[in-house]
Amino acid sequence: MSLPPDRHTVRAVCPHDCPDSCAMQITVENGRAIKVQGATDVPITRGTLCAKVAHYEERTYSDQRLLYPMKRVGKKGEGRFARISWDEALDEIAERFAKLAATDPRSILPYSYAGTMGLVQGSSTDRRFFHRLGASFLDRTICAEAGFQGYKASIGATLGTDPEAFANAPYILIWGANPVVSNLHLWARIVEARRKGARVVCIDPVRSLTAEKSDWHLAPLPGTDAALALAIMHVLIRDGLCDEDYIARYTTGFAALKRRVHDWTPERAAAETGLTAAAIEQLAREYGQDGRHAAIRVNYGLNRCAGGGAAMRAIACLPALTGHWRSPHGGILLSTSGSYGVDDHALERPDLYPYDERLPPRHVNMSRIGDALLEDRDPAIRAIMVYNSNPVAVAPDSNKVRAGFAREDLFVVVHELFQTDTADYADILLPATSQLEHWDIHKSYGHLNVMVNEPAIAPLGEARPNTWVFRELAHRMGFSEACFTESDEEIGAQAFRKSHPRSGNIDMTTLRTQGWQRLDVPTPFAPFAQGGFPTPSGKCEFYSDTLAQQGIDPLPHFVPPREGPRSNPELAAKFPLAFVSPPSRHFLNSSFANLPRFKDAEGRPWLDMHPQDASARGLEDGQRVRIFNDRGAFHATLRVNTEAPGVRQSVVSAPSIWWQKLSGDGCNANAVTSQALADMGGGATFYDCLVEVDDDDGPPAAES
Ligand SMILES: Nc1nc2c(c(=O)[nH]1)N[C@H]1C(S)=C(S)[C@@H](COP(=O)(O)OP(=O)(O)OC[C@H]3O[C@@H](n4cnc5c(=O)[nH]c(N)nc54)[C@H](O)[C@@H]3O)O[C@H]1N2
Ligand SMILES: Nc1nc2c(c(=O)[nH]1)N[C@H]1C(S)=C(S)[C@@H](COP(=O)(O)OP(=O)(O)OC[C@H]3O[C@@H](n4cnc5c(=O)[nH]c(N)nc54)[C@H](O)[C@@H]3O)O[C@H]1N2
Ligand code: SF4
Ligand SMILES: [Mo]
Repeated sequence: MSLPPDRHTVRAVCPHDCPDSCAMQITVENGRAIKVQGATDVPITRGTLCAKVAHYEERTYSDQRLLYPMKRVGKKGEGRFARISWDEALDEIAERFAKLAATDPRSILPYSYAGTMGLVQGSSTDRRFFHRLGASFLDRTICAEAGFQGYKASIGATLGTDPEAFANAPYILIWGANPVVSNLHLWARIVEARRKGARVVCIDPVRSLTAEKSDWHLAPLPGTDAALALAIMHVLIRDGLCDEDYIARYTTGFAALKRRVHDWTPERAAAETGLTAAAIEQLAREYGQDGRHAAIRVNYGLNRCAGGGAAMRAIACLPALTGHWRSPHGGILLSTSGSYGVDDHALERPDLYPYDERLPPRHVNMSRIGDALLEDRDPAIRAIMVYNSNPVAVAPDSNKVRAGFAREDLFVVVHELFQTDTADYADILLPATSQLEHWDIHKSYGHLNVMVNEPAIAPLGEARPNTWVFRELAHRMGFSEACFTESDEEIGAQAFRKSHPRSGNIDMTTLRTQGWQRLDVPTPFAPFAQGGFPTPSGKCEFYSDTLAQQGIDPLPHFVPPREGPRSNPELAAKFPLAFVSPPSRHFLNSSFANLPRFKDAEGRPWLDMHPQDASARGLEDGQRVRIFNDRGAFHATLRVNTEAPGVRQSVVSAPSIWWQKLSGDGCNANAVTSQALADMGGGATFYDCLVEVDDDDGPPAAES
C-alpha cells in the first residue's frame, strides 16, 4: 500500500517587477510544487494572480532552467558553454576580480535591476559585496528615476492614495498607465468603483486594453503630458475650480504657479499634445468638478522621455490645487514604495566602501550601458556581473549594448534562471534559484503590506540564491566582516526600521506566522488630507527650491520630446513616427518571453499603426515591416485596425520586451531606442524615439 502524499502549503510572494506584489500560496506534494495560487487573506491579492504567475510551476520546472555553473566554450555571444563546478566558477571569478581590484576596483561593475523585488535577494549581500570591493556604482535609472524625482519635487516622497481606496473614487484619471495589463489588482478596484458609477478616463497615445475599457480615451503625442497638465491647471485657476483653503494651508508658490500657467491655454497645449482644445477644457472641468474628489493613477509610462521628470512633477501638483487630497479616495498614486521605512543602510552597507582620494567613487548609469562598456575610460569597465536583469534585451540602443558585451577584453559573469540574450555573452554563467527555492521579504510599490516568502521546494539542480553567491565570493576575496556571514533570515530581520512611523509595527514573528502585515497606517488612509507633505517645506511645492538648487526650472514646466518636430525638425522629417514599446500582457519585461505558454499567447512581435499612416506608406494589416532609424532596425508584423485604431496618428507601438534571439530577426524594440537621458534622475527615455517604417520584410517571423 502506498503512503498518502505529504502535502502542505507554503506562503510566498510574487517576486516580479509589478506593483501588485501578490501574496501566493504554494501547494507542495512530496517535495514538488504542484499548485500556485493567490493568497485569499491578503487584501489586495484577494486570491487572484495574473495569468503569468498562475502557472508558476511551469516557469519553475521549465526544461530551460539553468541547473549548473558553466564556462564559455564558444565565441563571445555564441551561447555555447560547458559544465564546471561551483568551486571552479567562484574561484575564477574571485581571482579575476582580485586581479582587477589590485589596480582599480572601479573597473568592475555590477549590473542588476528588479528580476526579483525581494529586499534580500534583490539588494543586500550583492550591494555589500560591491561596496566592500570598491566597484563602480550602478545608477539604477532604467525604469522610474525621472518620474520619481519629478513626483518627489512636488510631493516629497512616493506616497499617495491607498490603492484600496480607488474602489470608492467617483472619478478616476488613468494617466500613462495600463492597469489591465500591468497592475491588475488596481484595475479590480477601478472596476468596483465603476460599478458604483465612477467615470474612468484614460490618457495614453496607445489604445491600450485599459483605454479600450475606459469611458473616455484621450490620446496625446508621447512625451507631451506636462503641456496637458499645465493647461489643466490653467483652466482650473481661470474657472475658479481650485480649493483655495487647501492651497493656502498646504502648498507653496501658488502665485508664481498662477503666473506660469497663465499662458498655458488649452489652445497652446493642443498644439503640443495633438489633442483638441475642447477636449482639454472638458477634461479640466471634469477633473475639477466641485463636490467630488478625483483619483489619479499615474504611471511610469509617461516618464520615459526627455521631459519625464517635468511631466510627473506637473501632474503631481493637480490634487493639491483641487484639494482632492482631502478624501482617502482622492489624490494621486504613482507608487507606494516611499510608505515603507526600509533600512537601506543595514541591507546594503554603503559604509563598507573603501574611500580613497586617488580613486573617487565612479557611477555608471545603467540606461547608457552600451556607451559605458564601449567608451568609458579612467578606468574602462573590465568586468561586469549581471544578475536580476537582462540588459542585452532590455537596455536601450541594443546594438551598442551587444557590441559592449561582445568585447573580448570584458570579463562577463551572469547569474540567471535562463539562458537569456545577456547570458549568451557570459564567460561564466551561474544558475539562480527561483522564488520557490529561496527565502525573502517583500515590500510593494502598489499596496501597503509587507510579506514573507518562504522557500517551498529545494533548489533545482545546483541553482543557488543571489545571497549565497555573494557570500561565497566575499569569503574567497577575504572579506571578513560579520555581515558576510549573515543568513537570509538575519538579513531580512534588518529590512525595516523600527523607528519609522509606518514600519514600527513590522516584526518577524508575526510576519512568519501570519505571512504578511499591513504597515502602520489607518484604514481609510488619507495621507495628505491635512497637508504634511514630506517636502522640505512640509507643503506640496508648486515652487521647488530643491529643483532650483539643481539648476532645474523650479516651477511646473514642459520639456518637449528630444526626438520630435519641435526639438529636431530634421530628424522628424526623416523619421516622422513617434515610437513607444510598452509592456505586453503576457511578458513581464523580458521575463516569460522564453516560455511557450506566454510566447504563444503573445504570438509574434507586433507593430500597431494608425490606418492613415499605413495607407500613406502603402502598408497593410498583417504584413511584415521594418522599423528603423539611425540606431538600428527590427521587424514586426503590422497591425492596422481600421475600426478602432490601436494607436493615434503619427505614433507606432510595439508591445515589448521580446528576447532578441526568439524574435525572428535577432533584434527587438531596443534596436531603435535611445541612450539619451531624461531631464531628472538620469532616467531612460525609451519612448522618446523617432522611427520610420517600411515594407522591407527581412528574415522570417518568429515561430510561435
Ligand atoms: N504584464 C506586464 N506587467 C508589467 C510589466 C510588463 O512588462 N508586463 N512591467 C512592469 C514594470 S517594470 C513597470 S515599470 C510597471 C509599469 O509599467 P509602465 O511602463 O508604466 O506601463 P503601463 O502601466 O503598462 O503603462 C504604460 C502606458 O503608458 C503609455 N505611454 C507611453 N508613452 C506615454 C506618454 O508619453 N504619455 C502617456 N500619457 N502615456 C504614455 C503606454 O502606451 C502604456 O499603455 O508595470 C509592471 N508590470
Ligand atoms: N523597449 C523597452 N525597453 C524597456 C522597457 C520598455 O517599456 N520598452 N521597460 C524598461 C523597464 S520599466 C524596466 S523595469 C526594465 C526591466 O528590465 P529587467 O529588470 O532586466 O527585467 P527582466 O527582463 O524581467 O529581467 C530580469 C531577469 O532577472 C532574472 N531573475 C529573476 N529572479 C532572479 C534571481 O533571484 N536571481 C538572479 N540572479 N536572477 C533573477 C530573470 O530570469 C530575468 O531574466 O526594462 C526596461 N526596458
Ligand atoms: S506579476 Fe503582478 S499581478 Fe502577476 S502575480 Fe506577480 S504581482 Fe501579481
Ligand atoms: Mo519598470
